[in-house]
Amino acid sequence: MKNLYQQTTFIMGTPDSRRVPADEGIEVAFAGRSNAGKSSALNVLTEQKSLARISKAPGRTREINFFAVREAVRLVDLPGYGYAKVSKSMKGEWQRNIARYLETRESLCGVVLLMDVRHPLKEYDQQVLSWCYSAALQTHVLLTKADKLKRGPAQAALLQTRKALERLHPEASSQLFSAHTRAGNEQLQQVLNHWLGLAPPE
Ligand SMILES: Nc1nc2c(ncn2[C@@H]2O[C@H](COP(=O)(O)OP(=O)(O)OP(=O)(O)O)[C@@H](O)[C@H]2O)c(=O)[nH]1
Ligand SMILES: [Mg+2]
Repeated sequence: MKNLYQQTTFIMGTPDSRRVPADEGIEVAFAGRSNAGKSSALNVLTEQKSLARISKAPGRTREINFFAVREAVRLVDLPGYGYAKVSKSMKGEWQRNIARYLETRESLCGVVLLMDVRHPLKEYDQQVLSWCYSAALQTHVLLTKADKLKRGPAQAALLQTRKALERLHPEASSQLFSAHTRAGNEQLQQVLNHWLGLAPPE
């Protein structure tokens, strides 16, 4: 399958959601708790080892990072929320930045919400989901690190999550994903192609 995301390049990173690239064209943001695997998923999607920085220590991505798939089509790696070890004021600042970005960004057409398949739907995840629903933002849930569970428990977690989504965001789609095995990568690409209006792979 032809990967339309391979040519993706880094545009810029900023800690301040007011100093972002021009709000033109179309973009999809990757959101989720710290350590959920956002940067890893972006690297798998784009088949680039270190496009987005990954760290064993949670809280690695402190900036909103913008990437260009092609002219006027962007992917956005958001800083993770819910990381306990940073100071309260810093945490508040991150969350305000993310909220402001999600609320005001006109070119934002959808949110990929990543959650560790072993700990889905934590409190703030639920808030983000409800918020995306009320803002009529298309949302796709990736249950990441699926390689950490056997097939049965992973499927059970997916079904349970879908059940909860009926309440929190009835229009959200969801899937299992693993950055380590790349399982689910094609399914993710199909969702993004559809949202971003990119030609379906040959
Ligand atoms: N086993 C497994 N580990 C993963 C997977 N995806 C990510 N990880 C690991 O989880 C850790 C965090 O991954 P990141 O991609 O940096 O997570 P993030 O959501 O970008 O984290 P922040 O930038 O802190 O918000 C790293 O140690 C990754 O190697 C996966 O699919 N399977
Ligand atoms: Mg990251």
